[in-house]
Amino acid sequence: MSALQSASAKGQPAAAGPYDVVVVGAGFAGMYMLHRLRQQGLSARVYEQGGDVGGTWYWNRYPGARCDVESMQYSYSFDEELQQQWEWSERYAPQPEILKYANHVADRFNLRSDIQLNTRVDRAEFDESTNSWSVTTSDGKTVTARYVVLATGCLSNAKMPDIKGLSDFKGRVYHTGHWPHEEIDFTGQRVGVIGTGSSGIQSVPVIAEQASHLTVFQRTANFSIPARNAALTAEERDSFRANYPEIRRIAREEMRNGIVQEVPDRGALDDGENERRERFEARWSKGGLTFMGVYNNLAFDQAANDTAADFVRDKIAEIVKDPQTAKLLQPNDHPIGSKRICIDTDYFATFNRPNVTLVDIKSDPITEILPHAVRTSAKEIEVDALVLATGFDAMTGSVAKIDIRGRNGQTLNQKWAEGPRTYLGLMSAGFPNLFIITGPGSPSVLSNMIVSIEQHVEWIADCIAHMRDRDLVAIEASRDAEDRWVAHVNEVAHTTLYPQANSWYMGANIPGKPQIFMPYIGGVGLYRQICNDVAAKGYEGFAMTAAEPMQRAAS
Ligand code: N01
Repeated sequence: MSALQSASAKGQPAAAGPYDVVVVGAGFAGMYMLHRLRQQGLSARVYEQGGDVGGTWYWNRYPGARCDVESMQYSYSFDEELQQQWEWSERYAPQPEILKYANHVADRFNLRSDIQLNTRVDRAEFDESTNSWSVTTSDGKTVTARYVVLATGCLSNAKMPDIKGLSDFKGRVYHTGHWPHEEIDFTGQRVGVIGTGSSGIQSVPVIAEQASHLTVFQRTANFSIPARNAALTAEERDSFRANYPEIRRIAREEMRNGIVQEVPDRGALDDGENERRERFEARWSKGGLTFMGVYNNLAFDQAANDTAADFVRDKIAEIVKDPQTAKLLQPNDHPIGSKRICIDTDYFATFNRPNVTLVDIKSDPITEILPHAVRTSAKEIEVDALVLATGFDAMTGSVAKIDIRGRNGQTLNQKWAEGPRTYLGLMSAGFPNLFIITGPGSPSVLSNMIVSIEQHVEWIADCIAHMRDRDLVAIEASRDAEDRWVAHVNEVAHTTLYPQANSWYMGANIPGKPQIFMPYIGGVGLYRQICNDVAAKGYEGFAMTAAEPMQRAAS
């Protein structure tokens, strides 16, 4: 037993370390990581900058926030009793319910005693002489751990827009990704929403019901599909529960995005126009993310993609009464699905309300925020409150905020200056014993996040167990394996239409960020197989270091 493991063997993890593992973040990834490590008898400390567990669902409390993956599938599968007992109320769970679920999991598995809230990890430095990490937190303390696991989330670093005068605005300013905890009531207020991605599209219909007037500032129109949210019936829940083992298996192994759905057997151009329209209609009526799964080539073939994009543009024109507004709301600068498709409840119909105005800031840009108004090049619009639905520095943003130093003092930010480089999204060469959950180079944001989180957590936990059993003290991705993986991720991405969009997948929403398609688009089933094969071959592509004989004798 190593010195780092001895704390847990005494029954209680030591309060001040050293720990076997430090986990950064207590969202869905961090919580499950902690649970698994404890099951293996390891000591772990989780640091969470928020005031409670839940990660994304702790921060994103904006009106209308709910998951775009169906609740029966957006849930942990690791515990049979949990999945049988938890009662999801709706097809798509609202944010408060998902947060309640996260809290339930924390209590049910008694996780809180090893989670330190309101604490940021500021710095992590690898000590090559001891093969361990020194981790410094915002409370000024430093602890050591053999391993660090970054469970920092992919959409957790909210991006404030750089607009002149924003700080001088006299009303309240809200970012959807940093929403206050108290109830916000916009009744009687003139509200401006800037941004029309998933967060804007979910919040606009709800804010419109409260505000005296809502102005939506749109730079880029987005494709959105109706959610068709509804209460779940007892029969629907029971049917899932009875079939959970098979449903979860299919999600993990057979679905590209980890969401069980019908698998298309043909491409869009294999059908004639009438049949195609019927199929699109059926999916539109069903609602949700599975719209893009109607044909098997929408992500690959521009002509096929155009048929789906035209269908949605036609729908927008049917729903929105004012033809000029409808035209502005019709996306026309990227293939459908190449930016994360949005799922809405009455988004387009909201523009038929007399108290809602759309301002196209592509043709009439915002030039300045005044104390009580938004000024565009053509007009001045008075507002009492501003909602910034301007997105995130995705996938790398939260990792980049930590000063991570690996071998020879190199920082991860230096290494990733030209774009993130990982092997399997799990580790980066030069940074031994540092794991990333749903990192760049893994399916991550292109998948049902919980499916991907569970796969990564289990792979990492198994890897640590493998090392412990063999007295190994360090694991590191080889440069060669990493180079090949980065090339593969890139190559697969460029067989699709995704790189054509200026999306956050590409880092395109952050000025100066290298434009590289960050997630792995090969699908969760194939990816899982690759990860399993790598492990089965003795962690091929990773170098592992044995403990010094002295260290082994002492343990
Ligand atoms: O952020 P986004 P989001 N001036 O980056 C605009 C997940 N999510 O928070 O496209 C004016 O998509 C920007 O315009 P443009 C989901 O994966 C899931 O909405 O850059 N406008 C865009 O319209 C999603 O994809 C759920 O031209 C500015 C918007 O702000 C991801 O999170 C719900 C601007 C940002 O859109 C991010 O979604 C919510 C500026 N300076 C989120 N800067 C569900 O599960 C940016 N914009 C349902």
